[in-house]
Amino acid sequence: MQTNFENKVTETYERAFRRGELYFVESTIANITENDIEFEIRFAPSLAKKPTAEQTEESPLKHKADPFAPYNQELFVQEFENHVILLNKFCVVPNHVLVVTKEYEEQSNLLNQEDLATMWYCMMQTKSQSTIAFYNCGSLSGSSQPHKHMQVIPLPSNVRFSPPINAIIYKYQNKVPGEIFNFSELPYVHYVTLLDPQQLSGHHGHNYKETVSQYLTENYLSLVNTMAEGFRASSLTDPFSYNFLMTHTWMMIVPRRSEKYGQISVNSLGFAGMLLVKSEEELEFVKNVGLLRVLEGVAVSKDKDQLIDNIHISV
Ligand code: B4P
Repeated sequence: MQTNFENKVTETYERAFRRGELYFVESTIANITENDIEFEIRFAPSLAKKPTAEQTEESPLKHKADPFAPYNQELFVQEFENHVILLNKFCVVPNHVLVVTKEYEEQSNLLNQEDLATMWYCMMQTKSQSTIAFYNCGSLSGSSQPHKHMQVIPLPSNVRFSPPINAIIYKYQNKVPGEIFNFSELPYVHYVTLLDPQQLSGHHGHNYKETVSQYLTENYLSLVNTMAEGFRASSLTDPFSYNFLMTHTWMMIVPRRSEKYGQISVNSLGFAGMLLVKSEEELEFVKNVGLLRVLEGVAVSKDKDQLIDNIHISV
């Protein structure tokens, strides 16, 4: 049975779609296996025609309009404390929501406790499907809008869906929640931590929201701090660009060195194992070059000597 939140998301989605205020972008899926991990490549050719932030009707020249302030009322789902929850106007997967700060904040800011609380709220209130939440932080992270926004996307159940993390995490079940580690199967620098189900269970009475959001924030900040300590100041731009991903059971952070590899722009979902391509050429490029090579190309290779000596990366 759907929650009130899910009903609201679905109703808003259907109405906005009918009225032409929201675009569902058709896509097909190709699977590709590398290092025994099955990845999903989404091929969405019509997205290539989507206007960029610089070319919207309201703002044909260089001055960027902020699509989240004011936001389109047709895409509004609900308020949650310091945020508004909106539907993504250009969705590849239906019911993809954005968590947007009410007051303007930069997309390069750290997530705070309220941000994580609202992301978690959206995930917890989506009971009929699994979800993944993410934050494209900074100018090289694949984000296109500078107004702080997090995203929560349902994972489709009608396709054989196997993001690499879910496919390999069972090998790491002996890790203690809170411990920071990385997957030897992936060639780029990343930091992962398992979440403690006890801390996230509803056994904290009326303080549940506060306790859980504090717990999420501690884990997020420890990933960020470990990442920051892991690099010489000169090796990445300051402020850092990175992708942050969160499911019900783990969190991951991936520092970024560039937005694109060739023509392929990668956002957080690329690191969940869901890479988006917008043309046949891009699809062929990824198949020829290798998907892990594309991800490594926009992240930081474990092979590069950009890591300070005392950080142990098991490759
Ligand atoms: P950003 O953080 O700035 O960037 P993004 O998710 O990479 O989206 P981008 O806009 O660059 O989209 P792309 O063509 O690569 O997020 C901005 C968000 O605001 C986006 O979700 C955007 O669609 C949305 N938005 C823009 N104008 C809006 C408005 N007026 N009102 C409400 N929302 C607005 O990719 C298109 C979409 O596909 C993105 O949502 C992306 O997250 C998603 N996607 C990427 N890979 C995918 C995959 N493998 N499977 C399913 N979906 C995928």
